[in-house]
Amino acid sequence: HDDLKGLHTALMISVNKDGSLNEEGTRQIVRHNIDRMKVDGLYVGGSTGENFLLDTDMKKRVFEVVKDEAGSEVTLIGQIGGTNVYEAIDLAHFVTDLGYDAISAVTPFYYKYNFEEIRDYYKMIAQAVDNRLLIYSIPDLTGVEISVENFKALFEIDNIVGVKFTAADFFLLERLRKACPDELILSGFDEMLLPAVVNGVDGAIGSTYNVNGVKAREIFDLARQNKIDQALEVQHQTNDLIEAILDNGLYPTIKEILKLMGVDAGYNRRPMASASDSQIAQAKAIYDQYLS
Ligand code: NAY
Repeated sequence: HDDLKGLHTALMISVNKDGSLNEEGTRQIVRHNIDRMKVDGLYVGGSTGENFLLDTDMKKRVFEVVKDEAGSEVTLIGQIGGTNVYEAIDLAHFVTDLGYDAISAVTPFYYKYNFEEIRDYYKMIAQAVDNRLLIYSIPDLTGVEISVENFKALFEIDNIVGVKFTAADFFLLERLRKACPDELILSGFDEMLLPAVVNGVDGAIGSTYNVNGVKAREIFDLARQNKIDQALEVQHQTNDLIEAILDNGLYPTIKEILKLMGVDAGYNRRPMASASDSQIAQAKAIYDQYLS
């Protein structure tokens, strides 16, 4: 599964003020990531893509527009999971028919499920389509923690090839890497890219790669060449940027920085607030200090 390794942007979408999809802006975000951030792939329909705020038709349109713009230039992973497993299966078919290289499904959230129910969800999706599936584990947002034993049980399901691991639990990551050397592990916290690579992840998926993909690549490459001191220096610079972005509001700030880079990233879809005037001013200061 070498095509799923490397650095993938957790893709933003561009939204109009009325909440509809800004298709042209979304195409610009795709082009910017491919041409200027030079990432290996795009993770479409994740948290960063405001996916859990969208209705099914809008999710489908996002998947279509991104595929139409990206073609086969980079690897495409479609995040199709959510609270409704039947919608997930419908979307899994949809993106597979479009030619997405893999699907990913967030652990089912909102209700508290036991592991049998979680496994059932993954079996239903994985058996429904002929495509590779990455588990999307993000306990901070879902509240769902999966143990090494349970990850191993999920990896036994046909078509499941790995996990997008968005957690700061490096003990769990290390145990998982040792227990499952052949599964794909893609890490999800950009501010922890270096320690994740040191722990042997195969790649990473990040929101800040929309604006900082080039530096992320430096960290990734230096770490894999065992140039840890140099990689840490770039991680320090990167984390000054990420800290400033987080302090100013993650997704609205990334959108405002994209605009400063000439990309029509639009608004956030409500109830997620778009950047206020003061956030816009601070985004400009962040851009001037770290990215221009
Ligand atoms: C997603 O689905 O978009 C992701 O989870 C990508 C990983 C990001 N996590 C979230 C919750 O946004 O890139 C990270 C994260 O934004 C970044 O590390 C800043 O904390």
